[in-house]
Amino acid sequence: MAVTLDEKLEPIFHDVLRRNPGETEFHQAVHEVLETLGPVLVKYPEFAEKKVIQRICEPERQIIFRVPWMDDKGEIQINRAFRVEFNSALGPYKGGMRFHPSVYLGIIKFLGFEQIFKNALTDLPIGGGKGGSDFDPKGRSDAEIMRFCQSLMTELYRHLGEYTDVPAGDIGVGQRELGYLFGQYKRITNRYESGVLTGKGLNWGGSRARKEATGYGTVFFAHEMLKARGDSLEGKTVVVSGSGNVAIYAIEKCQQLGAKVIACSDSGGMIVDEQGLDLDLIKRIKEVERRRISAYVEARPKARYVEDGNIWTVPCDVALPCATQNELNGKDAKTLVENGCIAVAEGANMPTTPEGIKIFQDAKIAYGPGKAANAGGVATSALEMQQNASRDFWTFDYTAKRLEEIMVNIHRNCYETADEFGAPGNYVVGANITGFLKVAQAMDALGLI
Ligand code: NDP
Ligand code: 2IT
Repeated sequence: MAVTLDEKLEPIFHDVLRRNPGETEFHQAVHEVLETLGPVLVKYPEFAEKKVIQRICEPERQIIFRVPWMDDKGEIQINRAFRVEFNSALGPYKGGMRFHPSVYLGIIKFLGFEQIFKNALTDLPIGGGKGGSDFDPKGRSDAEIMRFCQSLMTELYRHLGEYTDVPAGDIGVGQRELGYLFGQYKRITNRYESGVLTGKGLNWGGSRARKEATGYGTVFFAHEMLKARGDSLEGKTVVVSGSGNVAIYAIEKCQQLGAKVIACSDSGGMIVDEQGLDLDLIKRIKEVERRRISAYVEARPKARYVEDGNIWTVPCDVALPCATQNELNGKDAKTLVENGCIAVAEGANMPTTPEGIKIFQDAKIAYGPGKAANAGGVATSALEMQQNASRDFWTFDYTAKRLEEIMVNIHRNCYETADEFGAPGNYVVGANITGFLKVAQAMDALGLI
């Protein structure tokens, strides 16, 4: 880990290591938060006495279960699924479900831990949770995806509820999967309980602008960071990693704000299109045809596809990592800075390694960590819950406006908190402390929980 911890926090981290062996991503996420909490314990010694940090590091509940299902050949498959209900001081557990073969408890716990602070930053009443499975959706038919989702929900439903735990999407889980999950929940419970899942389709309880929210929100955050430095996104050259839900709508908002996005990727490689990416083409390849990003160059011969290419070597003003954790390391950060990059906003969760973060901060470029920069997705999920509770359906413009206000507010709070704690311009400090204080104060008010 790049930074050493305050002497009060070191034993807490040591305990996290001892109690959660092998969960390296979870260790990384906890360390990154603890690095910034030293000054908080000086100002609020009661949180140390009451062991609030130790309590936050221990999930309230963790569920691990078997998901048996039958593939199209009639063969039985067995996956493992998780739901980590991390903290409900501010509201029902809220956070996505991830389907990816790399999923294990350490990944779900890192995501759930991040989600606690992210959700607090939105100022909306949502606690933190996360779930997922080591199921690999790649190459599976619709029927296989459906059977898997139905089997998963047959166990998970008993742990959910609009006042208890409200999942949504994440990597490998979009509207198709959420539909099968919601359908099975409805069937088992005999309740049309819209507020139990978010990211739903628009004709079955979803919110306008939820699909766009994470990507749009990340770009709003980048724009606010640039504005705070007297600059803007207009005319900037941008590189976006990934080409999934978050990446696609980050590209869309960049283009709307007058920036030129020249590269994106998937796990197979990257495309570079110096003329600016053709987003309609990307949407068709990824959202409709569900193909690889390499297909882009078939229709755009002037663009190039680089198999296994490292997207951070493409010179840009602004970089938006929107794929996965630890996709941008110290060497990549150095390359970006050397190539003149001035801002990084994380659409993905924890995409930059600790070494990378240190390089961005030492270079004094604008660096927006995921728990602040990508909070627009879960914030709009909370707006979806509001619409469900009042049986209402807002317009796109109204919902997108609310999202923009929330992102501006998160940026301002992080900026001001960083100043207050003597770290001007440090959004990691700002986000961690703002989120932590909100959760810690609520936990304190609710007694020993
Ligand atoms: P999608 O499944 O829609 O897209 C994921 C994209 O990232 C794909 O292009 C995928 O490529 C790539 N990717 C995933 N895993 C890897 C990997 N191990 N190595 C290289 N590339 C990879 O997911 P989302 O767009 O929803 O999520 C992207 C990130 O944003 C995640 O970190 C997620 O946690 C975060 N996030 C998502 C939110 C949401 O609302 N959806 C909200 C906040 C954060 P390939 O198809 O080849 O696997
Ligand atoms: O990481 C995230 O914030 C998400 N995947 C979205 C969670 C949500 O409940 O909308």
